[in-house]
Amino acid sequence: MVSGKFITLEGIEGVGKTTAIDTVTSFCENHLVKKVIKTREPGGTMLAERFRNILLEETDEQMTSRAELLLFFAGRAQHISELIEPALRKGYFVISDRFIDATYAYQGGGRGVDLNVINTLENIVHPNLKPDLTLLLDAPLNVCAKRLNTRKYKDRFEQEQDDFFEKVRNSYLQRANQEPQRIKVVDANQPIKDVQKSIENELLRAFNES
Ligand code: Z5A
Repeated sequence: MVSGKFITLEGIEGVGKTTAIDTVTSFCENHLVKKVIKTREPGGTMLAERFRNILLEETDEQMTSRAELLLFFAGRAQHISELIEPALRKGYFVISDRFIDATYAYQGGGRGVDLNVINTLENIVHPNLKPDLTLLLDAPLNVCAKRLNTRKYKDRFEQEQDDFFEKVRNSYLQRANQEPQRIKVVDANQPIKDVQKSIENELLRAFNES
């Protein structure tokens, strides 16, 4: 009997996470379990969505890295207790567009925040919650940038330079190397239907037997 599972999607902007989450959701509903909840970070609850607006909005006042880090964790604390944990307890598959690995990659890798600080906050906010499976969609920066070049509005993160995203990407890949059981790298530099196939294979490998 399959019980609640927590699946996260990660990767740099434009890699195709939002597109892929629909594949994950419908595959889980059709082949694994009927009860699926799709969510995202930053966000996922009304309050956390308000924090999201603050985090993404470009303003004249520069947000410090510490303030940014704490806001991500504040939203996550709300998201976990209001949505993620209750749903997992009821046996749902919870599928989130980004979670803790984004903090290590963006705030740690990109901004240079001390990883021990992130780890301390992780242990305070969710000592017992880790994704069961993380799908890290990976593609070169120029491929992702091309996929986004029709977008007119750029949020606070999307205004960062290439070297920031290179550091984020490397940091994600490093985490995947450190936790190969949980974090599966999906080659996102292929046509959407091939990305979908790779994702479905990872889901089958991870959950078909459980
Ligand atoms: N952030 C952080 O710093 N720390 C944290 O702890 C967390 C987040 C949780 C908001 O995230 C920002 O918050 C994010 C990191 C930071 N900023 N950045 N950068 P978000 O998830 O809301 O925003 P995003 O990552 O920028 O998402 P995105 O720009 O929408 O990218 P995406 O979801 O990966 O891509 P997509 O919308 O699915 O696809 C983009 C386009 O490519 C679209 O037209 C698709 O049709 C197309 N596409 C998708 N796949 C393919 C393939 N395979 N081939 C061709 N075209 C494709």
